[in-house]
Amino acid sequence: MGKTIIVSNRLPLRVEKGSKGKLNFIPSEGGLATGLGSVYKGGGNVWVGWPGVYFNKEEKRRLTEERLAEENMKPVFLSKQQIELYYEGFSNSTLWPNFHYFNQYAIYKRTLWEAFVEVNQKFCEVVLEMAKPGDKIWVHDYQLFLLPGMIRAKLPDISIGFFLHIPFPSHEVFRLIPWRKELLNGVLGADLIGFHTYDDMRHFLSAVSRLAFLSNQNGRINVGNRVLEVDAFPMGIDYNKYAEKAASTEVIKNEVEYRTSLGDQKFVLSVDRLDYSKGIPNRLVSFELFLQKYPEFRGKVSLILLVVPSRDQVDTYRELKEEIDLLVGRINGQFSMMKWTPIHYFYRSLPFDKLSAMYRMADVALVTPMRDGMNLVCKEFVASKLDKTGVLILSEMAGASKELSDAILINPNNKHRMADALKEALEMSVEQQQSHMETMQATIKRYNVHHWVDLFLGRLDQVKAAQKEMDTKNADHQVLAAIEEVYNKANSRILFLDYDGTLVGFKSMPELAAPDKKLKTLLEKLAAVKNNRVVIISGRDHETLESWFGDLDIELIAEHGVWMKRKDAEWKLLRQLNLDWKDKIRPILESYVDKTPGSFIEEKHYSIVWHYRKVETGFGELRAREIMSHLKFFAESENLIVLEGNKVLEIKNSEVNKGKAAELWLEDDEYGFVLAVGDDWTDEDTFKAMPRDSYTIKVGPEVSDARYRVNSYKEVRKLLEKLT
Ligand code: GDG
Repeated sequence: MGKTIIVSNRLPLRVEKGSKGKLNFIPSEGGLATGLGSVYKGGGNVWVGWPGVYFNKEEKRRLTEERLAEENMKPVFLSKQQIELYYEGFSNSTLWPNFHYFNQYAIYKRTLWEAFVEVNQKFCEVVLEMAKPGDKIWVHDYQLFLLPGMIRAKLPDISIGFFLHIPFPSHEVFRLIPWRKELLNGVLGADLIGFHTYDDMRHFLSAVSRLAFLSNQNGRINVGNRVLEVDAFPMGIDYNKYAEKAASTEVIKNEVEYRTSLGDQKFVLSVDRLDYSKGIPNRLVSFELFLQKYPEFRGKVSLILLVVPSRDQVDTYRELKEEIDLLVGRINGQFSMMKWTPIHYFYRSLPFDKLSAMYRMADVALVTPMRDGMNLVCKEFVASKLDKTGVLILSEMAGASKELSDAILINPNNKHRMADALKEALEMSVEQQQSHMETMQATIKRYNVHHWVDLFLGRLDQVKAAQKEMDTKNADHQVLAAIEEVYNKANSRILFLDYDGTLVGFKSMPELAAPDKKLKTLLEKLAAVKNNRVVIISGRDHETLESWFGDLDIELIAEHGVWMKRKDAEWKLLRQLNLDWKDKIRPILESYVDKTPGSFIEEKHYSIVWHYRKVETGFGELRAREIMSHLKFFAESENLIVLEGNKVLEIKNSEVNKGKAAELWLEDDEYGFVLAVGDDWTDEDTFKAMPRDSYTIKVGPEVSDARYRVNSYKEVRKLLEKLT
């Protein structure tokens, strides 16, 4: 088994320059550091990241590197300018605002982008120094969005996971970034891409489909020959760490100290990094409104506002700090009394045991971000509530709100609602508080950070295993050589070939997909080989097949087996089918064409097809699902089947399918060589009907009963070329 390499912008520790040239290594207590502790500290595993200092001297770098190696860490040294342009610049002034829907703060500058590429490349070089085939690499967050693709280019088979800790915006917002395609192509180098919520995942998949033109099936995307998966993995906290800390003597001592000095009153707690996405000004204004609207709470409730300094080199953050300072000043100036201060404001980071005491002491946690990938503060508050009292007010815009529906959920733009929620929380009965808290604790305990790590890494292994299994199905040189050998030895042979997607690529209009000259020559040559039978087995109507292939010495099966034409014979109907259902289905489909621009109906003798290839992405799929459910019961009672093809829905009699038609040909003779090739799921019937030792080949990445797989119709043509 290979090792695991974790990569993130920062290492789970801070290196500081101490006095007399001494270096101090201060471990981080962050959620990610604890969660991944069990991973990177083990065996030959390693964590790669920026150590948080600049060194000009080689000597200092070497010392740091040696010291970090003892802790299974590997530093990526960056210059001051690189941090300015890549970290404060592209990461925090382009991606962060865009991804949090603060587009007015986003800066789109080429120099920042170039630094972003350069630093991702630098991370890639450090990873490549250590990575070996068979290793697992887990890349974290938006600062390293390009890294998966860069590693993939050098190590095509290595296992790469990527997790985004912040939201992924709607494609309408994401597409504003000039380098949107490069960003997507970068992250698509991963095998597994994880988000906190289903909405983030949905937004990402829609961006991939509209901007990179790659569709997905239930989150599986096919990039070239590789299938990668996208899913939601809501991150948790180290539950026991918070619960145990809250029970410790030093924390209880801290709480007693706070309460003694603050007197008998209730507390509302607010904890964030300094960031405009956290909605701190809105929160303050709502607290002000609360004191105005409900004066009975004045003197009885204080807000403890803890803001942790962050990114204060960036202008927008400096301005935000000033805004908060002003608001706190204004509110305290207006409402303060000799024995009561409305807001206790701390602009600094507190040690864990003090933070834990605040979580213990608070009656209400007011967590109201404008947008937040997950938000761990609210989970930490819940885990610290040992007696299960306390109320959480949580913004709908935090990823955590998807899991914590027992909180009082609010929209952070609705200040009146926030003020009312405060009143509601402060007046909630103890029984009610405990009942909500119990439910939330059970959730947070179960989906803790260790669970999250195991789930993600386990899934990455599964994706890799599935890829390997698919690889074994790939019709590589050896398989093709074997097919050729059996073909050459056989005295009689039959080849069932689907048409669209198998012998030609897809076109915007079905009638544009006429066979090219090369294909016709190829089929002609193939049919001319002694003892060969070449059968085109298609869903197309028989007139079209006749007009395209009538002049060739090949056999034809049309409309999934309704019509058939054998060598030197006329077209023959499988049998007379009842077609009364068509008059009922047609108007229904017409009504969908009316409300779906770009869609159209194709009428065949024994089926009706609704095409949506030219309909807006997503909209066509939605309508297709609507039609499916609209026709569900009708289809059953009329003995019809609704087939989902590539951007088409086809409705036909259920007794007809390609497999049943192919069986008629198989009954004609004992063949020494049988081949069936097809790309969509109507071809699965053909595959299933084939004798055991036949060669069945699926074109495309979807799951199939076929023995082998190729990527495109071009490879099918190459194979047939060989057989001539
Ligand atoms: C990003 C995403 C996502 C805060 N003040 C102090 C302190 N903290 C700790 C908290 C908590 C952490 O900082 C903040 O985490 P959040 O999740 O709330 O927010 P971000 O920093 O923005 O994190 C976020 C997260 O990544 C994980 O994927 O949830 O949505 O934006 O753990 O406890 N810790 C100490 N003193 C403080 O004063 N010791």
